[in-house]
Amino acid sequence: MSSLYLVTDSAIAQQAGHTLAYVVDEACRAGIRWVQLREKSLSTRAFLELGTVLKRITQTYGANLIINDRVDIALAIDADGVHVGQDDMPCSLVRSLIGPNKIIGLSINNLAELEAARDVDVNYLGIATIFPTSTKQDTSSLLGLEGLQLICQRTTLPTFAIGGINTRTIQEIARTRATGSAVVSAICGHPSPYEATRELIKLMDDA
Ligand code: TZP
Ligand code: MG
Repeated sequence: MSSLYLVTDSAIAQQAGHTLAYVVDEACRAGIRWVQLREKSLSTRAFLELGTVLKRITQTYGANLIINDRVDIALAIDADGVHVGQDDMPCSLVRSLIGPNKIIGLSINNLAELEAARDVDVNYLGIATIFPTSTKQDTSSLLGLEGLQLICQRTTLPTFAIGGINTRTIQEIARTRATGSAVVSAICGHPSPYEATRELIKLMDDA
């Protein structure tokens, strides 16, 4: 399974002239098997409707659909899992709500957060933020490759690096111990999400 992870941003997709459904369909067609629906300003109804559309698309390709923050929406559309950050619902509570067979991802920004997550029942870690990015404003730390490597060395969980990863930087990530890379603008903001995904996967595989 490809370890490239697409995190959505409908504003970035829209600026590139795409709907999110198009971006996700094209990315899945090109080989993406991890998609996170991350929307910070949608109404609950719009989030639910978008989630329903993306669930249908990802299911067609056998890709995992993970919902950012919203456990209720993940449950409502029977998504594959939930991704939470440090200020979101605690993972133990997410687990009790979504059950043992769903995927939980947790964002980790530094070693202290990794230590705090030691005994937490999660399936993978998102490691942020690796490189500067304009996609997310409130990034608390900049880990760089060394910070990423330190965190990956101290966990046996699958790890997805995020932040500033694109065709210029993905090979550096692929040479660390991280399981994979998560990207927003490199796919959502590209004129061809299909070509962008193909290129990123090829670069990863060649690294
Ligand atoms: N979390 C940390 S950085 C980031 C998120 C969601 C955004 C990464 O966006 P991009 O465009 O891939 O740099
Ligand atoms: Mg969150």
